[in-house]
Amino acid sequence: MKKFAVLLLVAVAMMLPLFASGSSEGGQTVLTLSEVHAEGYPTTLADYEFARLVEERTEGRIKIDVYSGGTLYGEETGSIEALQIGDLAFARVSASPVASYVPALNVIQLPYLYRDGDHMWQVLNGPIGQQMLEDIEASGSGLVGLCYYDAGARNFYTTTPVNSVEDMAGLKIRLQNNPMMVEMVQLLGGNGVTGIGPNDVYSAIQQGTIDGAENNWPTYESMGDYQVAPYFVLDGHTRVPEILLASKAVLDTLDPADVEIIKECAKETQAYEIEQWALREKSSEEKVTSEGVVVAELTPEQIQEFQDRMAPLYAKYGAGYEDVIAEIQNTGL
Ligand code: BDP
Repeated sequence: MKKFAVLLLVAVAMMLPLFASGSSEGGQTVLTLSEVHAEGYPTTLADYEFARLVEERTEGRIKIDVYSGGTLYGEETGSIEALQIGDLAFARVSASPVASYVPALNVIQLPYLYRDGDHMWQVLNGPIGQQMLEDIEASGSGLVGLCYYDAGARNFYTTTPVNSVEDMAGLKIRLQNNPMMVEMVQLLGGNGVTGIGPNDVYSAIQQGTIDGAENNWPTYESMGDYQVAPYFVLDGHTRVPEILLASKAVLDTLDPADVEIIKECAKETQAYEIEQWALREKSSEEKVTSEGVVVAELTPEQIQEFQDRMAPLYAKYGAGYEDVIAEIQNTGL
């Protein structure tokens, strides 16, 4: 009896990761996907499209349940760590926090690296970006990079106006969990604050814990941050792509042919997300500006002042990648 109880306990303990990452019901494997954004946000729409395609192409062998709004993991670092130990199957996250686990990823999100969105997509869908995606799996991080999605350009937004780099002095700015971004804000004269999930930025601003944050138009609008930090400065400091990640531990439990289908389906959702992104970027901008947001446009000279301060970041995080950075900068010229 005692032996049986111990065996039962061991069996239950072994099944725990399976329940957390998903479950198996009547021959169907149900896997979980974590997303911080709300229903209807471009990445969430793409998550559902991914789930739909996978279920269809595996003829129902694999079903993916999408948990949006950060209900499973409010901070992307939490979901990344769950993927690493096989507690979660998929997470759609920003490349920013992933760089703490796969440092090479900082290279494709250095400030002022891309001229515009087209330039970024030429790089991401070209040899450099695709190699970086594959390197995620090869890095031994326990993560598998499935595809990139668009997240536009990130800009600062604050409770007081920022019209030049000097106005950044002393401001407490919430950032994604990435030390490179904290240093970026320090180089601009502000103080970077991490450890606040995107769904908690609004209340952190409201409570005065921070003076602002930085993000793209859709997140600024969707999280409601524009209501508490109505000054948005178009400094366009970074273009950080989104990444759809899978857990290597979970993929290893699946039939290799189904893993191939999963990888193929993810890649197919990229064009759909980019299309949804373009629509939402425009509508979010229209919505917040019609509701009183004050947008500061900077002259090329003023933007250059932001950019000039980034030299130490390139030296530190670009070390060893000088050729790659030069190749990125020359792409499309
Ligand atoms: C948004 C990204 C989301 C990040 C969020 C953030 O879509 O994945 O978590 O920024 O700043 O643009 O945390």
